[in-house]
Amino acid sequence: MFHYPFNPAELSKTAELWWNLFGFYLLVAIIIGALVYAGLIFIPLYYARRRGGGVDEIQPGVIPGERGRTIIVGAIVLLILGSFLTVFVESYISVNKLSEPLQELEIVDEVKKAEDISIFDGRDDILVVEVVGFQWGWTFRYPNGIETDKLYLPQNRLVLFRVVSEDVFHTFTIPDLRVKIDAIPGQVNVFWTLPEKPGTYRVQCYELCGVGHAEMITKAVVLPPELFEFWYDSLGEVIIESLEVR
Ligand SMILES: [Cu+2]
Repeated sequence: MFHYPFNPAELSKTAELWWNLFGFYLLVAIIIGALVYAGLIFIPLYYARRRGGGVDEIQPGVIPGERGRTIIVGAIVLLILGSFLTVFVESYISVNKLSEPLQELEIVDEVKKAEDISIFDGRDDILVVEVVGFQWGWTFRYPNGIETDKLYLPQNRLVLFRVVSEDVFHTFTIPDLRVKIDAIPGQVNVFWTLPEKPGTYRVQCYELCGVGHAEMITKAVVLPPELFEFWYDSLGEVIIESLEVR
């Protein structure tokens, strides 16, 4: 029923940003892992061959000499510090890119304040969807008044989620599209995505919120623009169960 991709980067703009960061971490982990395993294998072999008179031989009354060359030890320390710094900077840049659309758009403040999202009806650049979490399910409200328990999204259009909760803490998540934002009572959280591939994706709660938590699952159906318009203009009369994409 759901679409489980190997590489989610093509599914949405948010997925692409997360996937880039993950790919970078993976690369750093592979390089460091290779160095560590190479050391584990070659250092014992190297010292095993130097039996009798190696640096580790202890002689009473003699202070051991230098155990490593300063340049090599220094280079290793710099390499470690350098990789920490790179990971830090790259993470900072990626997280910034994720919040960029929210910082640049003036509409985000309006979305936060809006009691009634009908004022965003008729915009064809941005779709505002109100996501309401409750024990135990989701309601999605659209600017033209549609209320549904399945999420419908247009392909290639910026979507802003206005996320609220009716009772306790929940977390609104579309894992494949890399959308994850808390639903907190008394607070409005705004997050975005830009779906790039039609299909049916899983929506799930990621915050333990009571006995029904595990059942807080529904679908997000990403529709091609014309099909989305068709559904939207029908005021939800048209029922689209899911969309299979090959
Ligand atoms: Cu929940």
